[in-house]
Amino acid sequence: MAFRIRPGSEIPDSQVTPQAIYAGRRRFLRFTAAAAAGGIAGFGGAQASQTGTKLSGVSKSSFTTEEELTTFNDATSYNNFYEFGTDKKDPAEHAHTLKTRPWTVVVEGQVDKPGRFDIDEILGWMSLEERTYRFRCVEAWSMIIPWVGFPLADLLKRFEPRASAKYVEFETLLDPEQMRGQRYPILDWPYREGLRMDEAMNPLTLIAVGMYGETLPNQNGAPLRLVVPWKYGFKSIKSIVRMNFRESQPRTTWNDSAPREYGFFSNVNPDRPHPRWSQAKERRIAGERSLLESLFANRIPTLPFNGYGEQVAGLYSGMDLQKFF
Ligand SMILES: Nc1nc2c(c(=O)[nH]1)N[C@H]1C(S)=C(S)[C@@H](COP(=O)(O)O)O[C@H]1N2
Ligand SMILES: [Mo]
Repeated sequence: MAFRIRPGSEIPDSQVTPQAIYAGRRRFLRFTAAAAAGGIAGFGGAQASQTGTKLSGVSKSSFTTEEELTTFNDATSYNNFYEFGTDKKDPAEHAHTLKTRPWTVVVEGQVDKPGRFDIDEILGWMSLEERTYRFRCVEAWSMIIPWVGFPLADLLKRFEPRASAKYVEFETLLDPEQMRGQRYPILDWPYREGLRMDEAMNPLTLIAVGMYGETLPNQNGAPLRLVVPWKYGFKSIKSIVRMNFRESQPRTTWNDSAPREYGFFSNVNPDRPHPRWSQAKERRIAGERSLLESLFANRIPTLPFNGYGEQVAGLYSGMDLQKFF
């Protein structure tokens, strides 16, 4: 693969989105050539739509936005999930090898009710709601996604966190058999993320188990993933198997791999450029226009805290957001 992102260059530099577009165009040309030669119908990228299971009993929540939605196809075929490869199309192509049942979540650390919980037991406790959120990747593209899930706070409270629990650490499944990307040392597997307790308990912080009314496609982090809409997308860790309540700040995968580039907090901030590119604007992937068209043309201003400042700015009052990025 000529245009594979080199391990170590991780998230693309300022040229990266253009590089990704270029790679996309090369793929497009290859596809078109193949289509002409072999009668393949169009540029589909990866096979996005493994048929999902429709979720029932989902209430609409007041957490929503009137912005134009990202299409299901774009949201499920342009993904970051390095466990399945570093190319945007890799997750949709390879994540079908992930087995999401049975699935156990281990809860440990500073809680009175630790344990090992089956995903279906967890789902039995929770009522599901639909929330449409802006989703902003650190690479400066964004989507509008109708998630289905429940507030993380509702889940965490059940484990009775102690006063000593100041942070929650999350971990993704480690299984190179199922996750082919883990056969390569691209990141220090398993993928880890973390939130401060007040961030975890904020009403905006969601555990998603579905999107567009259906169970999560594997490439989007089935069977359960975090969604933290005021932070860059890499904080929204996928396919979670462990939650650890800690007194001290956990190490996190991207922060470990490039600490100057990816902070622990990673709140969306148009005024703090990534060392290799500006964060002032973003490319909005939404509506029926093609992905390539969105990535080229559709630049809009980025909002502080991704537009959720009213709900979360108070969590950081008195903190220097250039220093604690
Ligand atoms: N385990 C895991 N979680 C992950 C990632 C990953 O590579 N592995 N990528 C992150 C990044 S960079 C982004 S932008 C979002 C992408 O979510 P989506 O593919 O559902 O849009 O997932 C985040 N969660
Ligand atoms: Mo991202």
